[in-house]
Amino acid sequence: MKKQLKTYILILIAMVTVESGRAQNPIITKLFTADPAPMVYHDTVFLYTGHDTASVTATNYHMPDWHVFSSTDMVHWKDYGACLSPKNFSWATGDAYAAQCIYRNGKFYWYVATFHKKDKNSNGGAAIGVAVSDRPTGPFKDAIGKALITNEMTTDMKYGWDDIDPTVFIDDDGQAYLFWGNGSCKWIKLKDNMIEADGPIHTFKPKHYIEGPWVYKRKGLYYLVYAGAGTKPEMIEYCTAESPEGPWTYRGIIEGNVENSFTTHPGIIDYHGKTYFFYHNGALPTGGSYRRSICVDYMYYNPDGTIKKVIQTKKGVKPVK
Ligand code: FUB
Repeated sequence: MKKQLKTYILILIAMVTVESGRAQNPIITKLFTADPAPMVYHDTVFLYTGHDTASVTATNYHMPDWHVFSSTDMVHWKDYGACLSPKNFSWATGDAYAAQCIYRNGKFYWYVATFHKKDKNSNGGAAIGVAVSDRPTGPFKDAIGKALITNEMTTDMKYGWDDIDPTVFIDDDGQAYLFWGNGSCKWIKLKDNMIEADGPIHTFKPKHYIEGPWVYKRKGLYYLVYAGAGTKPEMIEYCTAESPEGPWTYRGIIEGNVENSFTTHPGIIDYHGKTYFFYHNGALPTGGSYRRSICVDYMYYNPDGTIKKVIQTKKGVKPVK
């Protein structure tokens, strides 16, 4: 009996130790971060984020730059600081909205949403640019010298901030696609150089679509995950398709409303045999819709490829062994 009790206590201690080694949500607590874009490169997870610096009483975003973090265990995150800002784009002005960095042919391409100065190329409004670097943490520089997408290139939404939230997906045959948009989802094929459109802009409206697309492929099926208006405020919903060019079939809600933030935003990776779902909420002390924080929880698939609803936790994910 005594031996059994000892074993039980040891198991309990081990469980508590593992539990306290977990990531804890939000995962970044030294600053307010939003719009997570994780990328796995050489067995390290790089996390590209926006940065909320609005005051507690602000009623809009103040986002001066984009930050990079990395981890090899999904619990401890190394901070590389602000690695890119709208100031790095001569044509840009204003906030650093959602962005995503991907690797191709020895270079890292960081697609960003920001705002265009009034000049000969645009009358202003949201725009998408690309920065490039030889390393995942920079230094990054403007890859084109002008915006890849300006507000004037899409006209289906009659406001100036619909060209935001770029996500890039490279298919197995090497064809790269850029998806983006608020109000409607837009996409183009990219040339191999990753900085030029290869064909026209296509526009469509997935069910409940608001913004923040994230596109990937798993077991031959394409997934389009996005912030949607299942109920207000935002939820994360998704579609699947047999081709990245659609047609897309609505599949449901992945993540319900988040704590204390009107928006949330998806970023999904597989790492060491598990699927991780990154998102943001407003859960840090003094946080809110303009002072958000990035979290990560596990994501699971059903045998038919549909996605189970993500359970948002405070304790976060376990360390990767
Ligand atoms: O962070 C600014 C904007 O809020 C993003 O571009 C949207 O996806 C939403 O998260």
